[in-house]
Amino acid sequence: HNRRIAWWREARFGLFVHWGPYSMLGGMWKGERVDANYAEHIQLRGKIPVAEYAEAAAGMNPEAFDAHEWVLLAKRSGAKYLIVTAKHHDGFAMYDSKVCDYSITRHANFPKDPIKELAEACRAEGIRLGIYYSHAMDWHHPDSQGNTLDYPGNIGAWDQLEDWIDDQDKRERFERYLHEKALPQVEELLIDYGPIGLMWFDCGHKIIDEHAVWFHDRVRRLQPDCLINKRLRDDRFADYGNPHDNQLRFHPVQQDWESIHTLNDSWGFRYGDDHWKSPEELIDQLLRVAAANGNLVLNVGPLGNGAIDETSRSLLETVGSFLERNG
Ligand code: FUL
Repeated sequence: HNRRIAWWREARFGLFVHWGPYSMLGGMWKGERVDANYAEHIQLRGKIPVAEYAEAAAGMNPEAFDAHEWVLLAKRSGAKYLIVTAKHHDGFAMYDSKVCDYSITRHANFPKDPIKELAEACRAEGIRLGIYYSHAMDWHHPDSQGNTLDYPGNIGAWDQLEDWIDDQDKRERFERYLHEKALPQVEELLIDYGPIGLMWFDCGHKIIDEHAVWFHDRVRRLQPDCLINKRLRDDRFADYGNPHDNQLRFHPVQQDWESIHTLNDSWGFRYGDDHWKSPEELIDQLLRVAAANGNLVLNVGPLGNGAIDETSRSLLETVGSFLERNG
């Protein structure tokens, strides 16, 4: 563990990128604002049927996406690693998955594999790549923890694990999703995308230990140097922890921890989300987290077309120039 995590302890600062079909919608559905603080949850919060969401997703054509530019922005901001959403809760792969056609390349016919391009750009620029993968939830797969709107009898996205895990049928179905989609997708990411600095799993409170072992073993076997965050399940399977989203909480007893923050409110791009943190707040946060021996991760939500808005850029660049001046 100590050897594996050495680079991360030195890194101190990373950039998170939330990007998927939800970025294109920006919190809006059929001209109406959907009441969801996190724009990446629009499908569930807006009760959008899977087929309709999928139809919208098919139109994703991020012509302005430039992996190198994103990585250079990460570099200018002083980040040493970049974590990108390969699949969020909506179940849509932002890479060329061979396991499931619900992806940017096969479903939306985008000619490039964004995760592959980011992996290459990161390697070229000396930035470590982290992969966010929503393993416990998938709103597209009928057997996962997802929406009960299209799949009546489904395990609801916000259902408590304790309430369904003893239900043989639900458990079998959920495990089918794991074996059919989540585990093979995690494998292909670990096999086909070069060295991965860390796997950032999410919502580990929704799975049981046995499931966590399946993921854990694959990461360790395929990329022994890859770190695993605590949200795979809990401390026992993790190299480092994450306090709750967006809040400043110190975990002095936990040696390795990462504090994650958005620049505004939503993780995924949302129109009108102008509740920006000030440069002073961001730097203050950086210092406080570093003083408590943690890593700070700031999130940017690119637009659906792949561009990064001016405010996000300039906030990140301000952090970068502070770091440059102060070491
Ligand atoms: C949460 C997710 O539900 C949010 O959408 C976001 O990805 C955040 C970092 O983690 O659990």
